[in-house]
Order: sequence, then C-alpha cells, then structure tokens
Amino acid sequence: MPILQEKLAAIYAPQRDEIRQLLKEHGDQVVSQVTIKQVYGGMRGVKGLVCDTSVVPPDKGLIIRGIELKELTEKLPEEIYYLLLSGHLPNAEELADLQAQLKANMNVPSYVWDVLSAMPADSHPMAMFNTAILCMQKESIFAKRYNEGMTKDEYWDATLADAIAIVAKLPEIAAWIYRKRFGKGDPIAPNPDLDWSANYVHMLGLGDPNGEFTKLMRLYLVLHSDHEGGNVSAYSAATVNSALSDLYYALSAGLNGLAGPLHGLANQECLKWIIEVNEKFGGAPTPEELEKFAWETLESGKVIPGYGHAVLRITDPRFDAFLAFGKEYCGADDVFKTVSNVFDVVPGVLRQVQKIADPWPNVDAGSGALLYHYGLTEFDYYTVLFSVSRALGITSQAVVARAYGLPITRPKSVPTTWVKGQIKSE
Ligand code: NMX
Ligand code: MLT
Repeated sequence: MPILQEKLAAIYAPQRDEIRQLLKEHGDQVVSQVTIKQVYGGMRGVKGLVCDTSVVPPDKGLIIRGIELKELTEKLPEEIYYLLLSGHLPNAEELADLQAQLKANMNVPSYVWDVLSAMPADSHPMAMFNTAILCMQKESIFAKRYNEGMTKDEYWDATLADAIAIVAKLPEIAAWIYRKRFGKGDPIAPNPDLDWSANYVHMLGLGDPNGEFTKLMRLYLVLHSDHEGGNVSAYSAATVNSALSDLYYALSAGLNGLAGPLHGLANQECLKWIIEVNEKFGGAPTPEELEKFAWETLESGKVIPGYGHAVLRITDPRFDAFLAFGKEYCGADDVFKTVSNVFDVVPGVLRQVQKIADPWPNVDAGSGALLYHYGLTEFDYYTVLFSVSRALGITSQAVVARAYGLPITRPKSVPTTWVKGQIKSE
C-alpha cells in the first residue's frame, strides 16, 4: 500500500470512531440557531456543516489544518494537498510518495482533447475545463468499485483514487485549454521531472526567464486551495459527493459554482475593473480620481469586484500574500500600482455604505494584476487557475467526508407561509 493511503487509513479510522462516539453522546446538543434573515440570506453564519480541512475565522482568515496561511506561503501545492488530506505536512518521503502517485496518473485520455476540440471556439474556458473533468467520469474508480459492491469503509480510499487521478491531470488540461482557446500554438507536452505547479507553468508556455512566474504560480495554487466548507464551490461539490456521485461529477459541479462572478469569476472581473480604471485615467489614477470612480461603480448598481466577503471581516490574508509578492517583484507595474492604490482608497468608500458587511479586499483583488504582469493577460482564463488550485480542497473534503461516513445532504426547506406562521407564534 502506498505511504499516503497507509497513513490515511491509520488517521481516519480513529477519527471516524470519535465522531460516532460524539454523535452518540452529544448528538442532540444545540450548536446554532437560525433567524428569518438567515433563512432568506444564503444561510449566512448558520453552523450546519462540518469541515476539518480548513477554517476561516472572520478576524483571521484561512487556517489550513491548524496552520495559519502565512506559515504556508513557501510550500508546494503538493505539500498543502498532503496537509489537507492528512492533517500534517509531509516529510520528504511522504511528499515523494504523493508526487510519484500524481506523476503515475498524469496521462490525460486522448478523448478529452476530442471533446474539447468539438466545443465552440468562443466557449468560456471554465465551461471547457469542467466539461473535460466530467467527460472523464467513465474512468472513476469509485463508481467501478461501488458497482462491484465495496464496503462503506472502503469509500474514502476509492474516492482518494479518483482524487489523485483527477488532480494529476488538471495542469495539462488547463494548459491545453489556455493554448488552444487563446491561439497560443500547439499544446506543450508535460515534463514529468517537474513538480505539479512548475509543470503547469511549463505547459502554459509563457516563458519564465528568471523563475518569478513559477514562484507566483506556486503561491497562487497554494493560496486558492481551500476555504472551509460553506463557500459555493465546496458546498456544491460536497452536496453532490454526498449522493455518492463520484468525484468527476462532484468536482465539476463545485467548479461550475466557482464560475459565478460573485465567487471565483470575480478574479477576472476584478482585473477588468482595474484595467478600465487605468484606461480611463491614462495610467494609475490619483486617490481622488479612484474614489470618484469607485462611487460611480457603486452608483451604477455594480459591485466592486475583489472587495467584500461573506465570512471575513478583515483584509483577506491571501490578498496580503499577493500584495507582498507584488511589492517585491512588480512594484513599478502600473496595473499593480492601481491594485495597491485601490486598497488604500476603496475600503474607505465601502465603509460608508452601511449594508456592506466587509469593506476589505478578498483573494481576487490582487491576483489578476500579478498574472497580467507575467504575460497571462487573458482574464477569461483566471478562474481556471483558481479551479486547478481549489480542486485540492474540494477533493480533500470529499475524501474526508467519505472517511467520516457522512450521510446524504438534505436540509429542510420551508415555504414563506411557514415562515409567516412562525412570526405569528412569537
Ligand atoms: N461592492 C458593492 N456592493 C457590495 C460589495 C462590493 N464589493 N460587497 C457587498 N456588497 C453589497 C451586496 O451586493 C449586498 O447588496 P444588496 O443587499 O443590495 O444585495 C450588500 O452589500 C450586503 O452584502 P454583504 O452581506 O456585505 O455580502 P454577502 O455576504 O452577501 O456577499 C460577496 C459577499 C463576496 C458576494 C460580496 O461582497 C460581493 O459581491 N463582492 C464582490 C464580488 C467578489 O469579490 N466576489 C469574490 C468573493 C471571493 N471569492 O473568491 O469567491
Ligand atoms: C473562497 O475562497 O471560496 C471565497 O473566498 C469565498 C468564500 O469563502 O465564501
């Protein structure tokens, strides 16, 4: 048995027993209440899900398996994947084992290229990416073993097999989409000697003379990997996974949610907004000009992309990490300068709008400017990058959910008449 599977078997079994015991002894204890505002308000703040891969305290931001993000920014995405799955960072042997498993699974079936080639040339890259994942469903080990009658205790292991098989292929699929969709030339063959993110950079084919773009992409793929269980993509994927649909179905479902402008697509919207600002003012604008433009955006009924969050009430530490990278490597870039100036001005504007709960930048506010600086200028592609990274979190959450034996998701919905009835009885 490979090291990862052996370790996880030893970690998950006692965790599952602990949860069973916890449910037996304390299952009826109340941990959250629900107000009418929450019923109509996207369940904001309702504690009705479990996620052990990461937490997002509103005043701290992302913590992966107990480790704050700022401690993880120099890691490889594979190290983060191991951490998400197991609860601890890998040693050299554990990392080598996971990387070897990814390499052994990186071969993309040739029919994927046929399916993608048959899509309209102006398809959104996210539609292409999710189609690629879904069309590989016939490869699912989970579906095969389920049909053969595996026991419930084996579900996590079969889900992990799918997780590794999918994650291993995502860089090549994503790079293929980039090159074909944006007329960049023939796809570039993977280089199995490179790590997961360096190989992705190699296949994008943008060149990286001083290694900075590789460094940025490694950071990018770490920062977007997971954000607890209630965000749209994680929650959607978990719901589909809970029906014992395999990960090809569940991951593509979750990533379809990431394609929305209030979620992952905000990163493309965000750069569009920054470029619009620079075009309007012929370069990085003054703070006064920026403030005026921010008000104009709000008054036209649009959101300022990259700002606000459903959970966070501080500057997103993922934005902090991108800002620090930008200051170190692209401080003179006009687009980055505007990102930095927007950060100085926009929270002050949003704070004056009473209904906005969080005036601070989220992960999407700065990433696009950095990608743009290194020549990845096609905004429509940005959510694919987010997806490659988020697949690490979504697939880990799915493996853990299977290890815990979580049941099918089925919250109770209520009609408005019922809600009105509750008001009368108060
Ligand atoms: N610009 C303008 N209005 C905003 C913004 C913003 N950046 N953020 C929140 N609001 C509005 C929001 O549209 C809502 O208005 P209404 O009641 O008229 O519908 C009101 O403020 C209250 O919303 P909140 O309770 O502050 O935020 P909520 O939890 O509902 O939504 C977001 C969170 C992230 C969807 C919201 O802040 C937003 O739309 N931000 C801009 C888009 C964005 O950056 N999304 C990326 C999120 C991170 N990610 O990577 O997924
Ligand atoms: C995410 O990374 O998923 C976003 O910040 C959205 C969220 O957490 O709700």
